[in-house]
Amino acid sequence: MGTNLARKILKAHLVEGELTPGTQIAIKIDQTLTQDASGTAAYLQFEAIGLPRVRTEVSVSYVDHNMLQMGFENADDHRFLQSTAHKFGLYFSRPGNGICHQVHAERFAAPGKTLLGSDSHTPLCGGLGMIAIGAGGLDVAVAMGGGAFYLIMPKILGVKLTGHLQPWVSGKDVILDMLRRLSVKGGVGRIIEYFGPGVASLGVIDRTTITNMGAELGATTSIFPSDEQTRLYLEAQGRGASWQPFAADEYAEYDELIEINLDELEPLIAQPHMPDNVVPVREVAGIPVQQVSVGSCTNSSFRDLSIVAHVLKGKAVHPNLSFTVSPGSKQVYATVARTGALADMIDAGARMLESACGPCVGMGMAPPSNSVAVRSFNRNFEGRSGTKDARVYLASPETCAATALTGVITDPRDMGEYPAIAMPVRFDINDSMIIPPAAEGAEAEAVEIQRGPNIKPLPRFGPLEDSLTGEVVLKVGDNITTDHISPAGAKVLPLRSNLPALAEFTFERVDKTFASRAKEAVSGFIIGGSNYGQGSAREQAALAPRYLGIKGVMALSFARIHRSNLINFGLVPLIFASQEDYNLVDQADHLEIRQVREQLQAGPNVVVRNLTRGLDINLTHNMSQHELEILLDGGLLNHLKIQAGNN
Ligand code: MIC
Ligand code: SF4
Repeated sequence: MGTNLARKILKAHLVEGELTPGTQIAIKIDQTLTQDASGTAAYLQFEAIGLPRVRTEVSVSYVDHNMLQMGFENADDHRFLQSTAHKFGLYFSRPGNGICHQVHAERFAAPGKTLLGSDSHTPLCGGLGMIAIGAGGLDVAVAMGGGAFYLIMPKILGVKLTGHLQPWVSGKDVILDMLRRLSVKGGVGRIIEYFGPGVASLGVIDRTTITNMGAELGATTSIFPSDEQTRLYLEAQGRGASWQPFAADEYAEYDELIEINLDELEPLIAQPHMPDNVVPVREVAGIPVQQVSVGSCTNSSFRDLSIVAHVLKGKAVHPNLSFTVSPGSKQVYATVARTGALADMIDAGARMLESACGPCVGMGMAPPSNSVAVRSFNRNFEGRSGTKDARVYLASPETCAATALTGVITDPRDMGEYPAIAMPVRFDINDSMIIPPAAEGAEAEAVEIQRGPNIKPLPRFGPLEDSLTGEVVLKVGDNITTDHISPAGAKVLPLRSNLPALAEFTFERVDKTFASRAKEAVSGFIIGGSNYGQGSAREQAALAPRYLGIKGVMALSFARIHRSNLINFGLVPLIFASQEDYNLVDQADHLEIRQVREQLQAGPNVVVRNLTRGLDINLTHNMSQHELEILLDGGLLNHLKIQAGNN
């Protein structure tokens, strides 16, 4: 049996462990990326680690999330990020240059390499044959310093693609089909590797849509081979020299296998409020829509916008809806301007936004109350759009364009002949918005880091206490997202580098009293269902609860990135054995974990006493030795300091 591609790249980067699923490994990271919403904390943490320069092959700091400058906060953060990038040896992608993942694919991604990014959609670059993983900012800060990235070796799920996509069906429909089959939990503990005869027919743009939204499956990452399509894409970017072929061996072995016949796929749509709530578009066709938005790192490329322009050319968007378009990058924006697609969209009534995350992260363009929005994005969690009672659907740019014209959800196959979009053989390359770092040595040393009043120092936490007692401040159900825990949006995101202010919004959309009750309790716990902490990589979803006095989270299961973030910030993640055990704890109960340090070190079992009900519950932890050491020290920064002191 041959070796699959994911294992090949992991093997070439392995610094610790063996590639046995379920065991801990550590891999060398070649490239890192951050975006502004997670980047400010990441660079404060990099500073705290105390290294003068990044030690990766390429590290890039992007600004794409916090773009509305309604006060000084975001502008201050941008300046901080520009100065830290310059000093520490990173490329800085200026606001306006585009969404981190789109720009990284265009300008930096390289087949066969590893990439760690402080954003859950970092796997987009897996569409170019690299292992690209999302993580908390602190893990990325460590990788910037040359430290290995620790993870539990995932299973490799092979997805054999056969056939060809039919007209009006595109990459988004492939990943929506995956979500329909596997659910938002289906990818947890897995790398999803696409292979088979259907792969060659998919361009890099369709591939990156698929790998991007693999994050919604909970997968560690997703990967496509690097082949002729990859070569064409990189040549068009003037980066043919970065191309190398990478593929699984023939008859490669996979831990699990599924097959998708692309011939059979039809346009699909995810209904509110989860990306896996997927049905064929024709099943919901006719529902009136008040907003359509094309953009986000999932679907904002030249191909996507060109299709939209083709559908809209010479027509007008429906009077009952508002139609926004955010090009994924400056390159995409400039290219659609040159081909005339931009004029076609503007003529038709598109509201053109800047190249940024924009409405995807609630930075403006909240839909009207009690409305329906159809978006080409990747997340439709309740309230994420900025309007709590808006019903957000996720669909391909094709479906979005058709819907924008008719005013009701529309199967794009009703739009006539499918346009053949010719990708440019060579884009006009202009990297004027990417600032290279200052030269190492005197030039870098002279760079002053610019801190506005919005940048507050990192809090210091002590080591894990001997015993933990506290109140259950909140009990929630399954599939709680990090958007529930630490919301994004125009109001809250500017506070990402100001933890005391940010913490006030913790669980705001679930229970407005959470922050004040947590502070009052002084020491507390959160009870979660399964897949607790799915969604974004934001470490503030661990950091803010810790700041408010939360000591641990007990859940039926955890999403990967959030689980690591909890450990990195010293919160104990414990797992209930069953739904019955989960039922043994209620909100406001008082819990005690006696000799928690000893219990954790002795093995997987941890007894939690429910003082209110007078009973013991047996929970477990699944932390590796490395993770346990981090937790006992009170978090990764403490751990690194202690280690440095010992060396
Ligand atoms: C998101 O899509 O939720 C974000 C905003 O890009 C987050 C990052 C963040 O919250 O900083 C993500 O996906 O990791
Ligand atoms: Fe930005 Fe949305 Fe992509 Fe997150 S999912 S990186 S907010 S475009």
